[in-house]
Amino acid sequence: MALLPILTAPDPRLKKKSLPVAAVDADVRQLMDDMLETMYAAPGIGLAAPQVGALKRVIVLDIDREETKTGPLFMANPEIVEASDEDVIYEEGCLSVPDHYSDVARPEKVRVRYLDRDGKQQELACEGLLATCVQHEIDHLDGILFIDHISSLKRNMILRKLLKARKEQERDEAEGKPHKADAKDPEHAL
Ligand code: GNR
Ligand code: NI
Repeated sequence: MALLPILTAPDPRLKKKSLPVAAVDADVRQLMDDMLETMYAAPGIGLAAPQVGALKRVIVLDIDREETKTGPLFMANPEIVEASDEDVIYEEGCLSVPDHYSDVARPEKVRVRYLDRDGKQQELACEGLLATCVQHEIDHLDGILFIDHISSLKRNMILRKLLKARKEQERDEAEGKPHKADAKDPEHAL
């Protein structure tokens, strides 16, 4: 197991379309396990392979809420095979868009088909936060971030702030200073 560095926007790798895996082999299982460990450490409730620089159609999730307790979910080549007409709005965040949150509307319920950690085809009916999260993760596999679902005005403001925060961090690191972003904000922990 290993912790992998998480890419943050704007990074060209987050805008690329990921490729399906041919099979869930030992390498893919290793990636899944490392991603789960990285997701728990972040902490987050989902993670997509391109966020750790692997342009493969692999996601992991673990939702632990009153309404939904999934346990760890590993999905290769996930596909939405059915979506409700009804949308629901959730305030989303993303480990690749640190410290920014926006309301996003998505189908309230989806049915997802995927290969599990054993390479077996599965289908899962998702609702609530799980439905939102699985759609957020599949978006990552197509180079789409939650900020691509909001106004360009708001998106560009967030991207500018992220770039500025990264430059400040790089400057502080070069000068050997601790950076303020290293202090976690518990109010907005994902
Ligand atoms: O940890 C995460 N929380 C979250 C909250 C609302 C909607 C989507 C998410 S996914 C996010 C982790 C992440 O960036 N996954 O790609
Ligand atoms: Ni994300």
